[in-house]
Amino acid sequence: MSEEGTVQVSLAFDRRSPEEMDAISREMLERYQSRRTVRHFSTDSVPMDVVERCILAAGTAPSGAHKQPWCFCIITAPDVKKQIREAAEKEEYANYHGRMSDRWLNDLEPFETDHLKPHLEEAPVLIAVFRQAWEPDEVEGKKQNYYVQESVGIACGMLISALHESGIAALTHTPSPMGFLSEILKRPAHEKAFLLIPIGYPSKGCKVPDIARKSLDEISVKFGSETK
Ligand code: IYR
Repeated sequence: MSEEGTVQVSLAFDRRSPEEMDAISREMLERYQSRRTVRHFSTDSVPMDVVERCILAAGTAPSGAHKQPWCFCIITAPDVKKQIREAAEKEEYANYHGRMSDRWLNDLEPFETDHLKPHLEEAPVLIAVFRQAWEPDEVEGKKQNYYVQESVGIACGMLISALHESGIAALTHTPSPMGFLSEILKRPAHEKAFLLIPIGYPSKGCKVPDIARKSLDEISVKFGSETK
């Protein structure tokens, strides 16, 4: 038994048959390939219990020393969404009108983004993800967490996948800087904003840029002789 009192338990893991693995991974890939980042949302609400389950799924992410250094703020209140939109648009105006390089602006052209962020009010739910670099501790003051960026990044990836699997579209939005989120949402000092994720159904006739994903050869390198 460790100091914290945890014990080791047997892992529940059933090997699937090769046929099952083949079929499941094909279906999984097809579902993942159909995911697109959405910037135009319907104002229709989405079932909150589904959203909460997706957040629980994100919370299954691995994290440094299992510290689970994340907090997901679920925002549906129109006045809070409005405050977030106004603050984000102020920062983004400065980004698009001077803080971003010409090359960056050029790279963003296919996505037709600008400083205006109506989706921050139109999407029925905003999930503001905070990372916890440390935990307050009565004795030590600050207890450092580990690999916080990696842990929260993985959790966000799992959240986006869980939402997609559940039929909810998402936008990974990184207004920069994001300090305004801490102020508006009154987050404690040990939390820093990591990502803002508007979620919901795509608007009717929602368009997305015509982009392709890199092939396996482009995103992987093999070190081994297996051909299959
Ligand atoms: N944060 C800005 C700009 C932006 C940057 C990147 I990199 C993107 O992939 C998309 C947008 C915005 O949200 O408009």
